[in-house]
Amino acid sequence: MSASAAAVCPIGKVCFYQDSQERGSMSVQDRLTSGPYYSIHDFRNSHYHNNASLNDSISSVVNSSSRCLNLFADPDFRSSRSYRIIMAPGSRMDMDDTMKGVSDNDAMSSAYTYNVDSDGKCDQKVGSQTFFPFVL
Ligand SMILES: [Ca+2]
Repeated sequence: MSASAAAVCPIGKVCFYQDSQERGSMSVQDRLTSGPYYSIHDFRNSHYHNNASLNDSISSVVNSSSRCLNLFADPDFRSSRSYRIIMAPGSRMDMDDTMKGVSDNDAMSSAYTYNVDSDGKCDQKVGSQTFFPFVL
């Protein structure tokens, strides 16, 4: 494999990439697909294979797990942007594929996963928070 070839995200995992279109260094985060927390509360403690920090650096994401993935612009599952990004099982995105008038490239700082709803969707309500869900 050449240095520029995209690394394939293993089935069942959530993978982050430094560059768009699953390029650049990859990070496979088992903490998002295994208990007890199924989450990463602060990306500053997580790294790509090249040891660079995930924080404010993710440019594409693959969710090859069977769980819903939520991404947040700030640590501790918060977002000063008043929305979170929701990725369905088996989906992928470039972080600059914005439909919101603001780019999410190099911005994400925390994430968690959860089981799909009984209707098979990812539109989980989180307490009384008024997130504007961006569903892919
Ligand atoms: Ca951030």
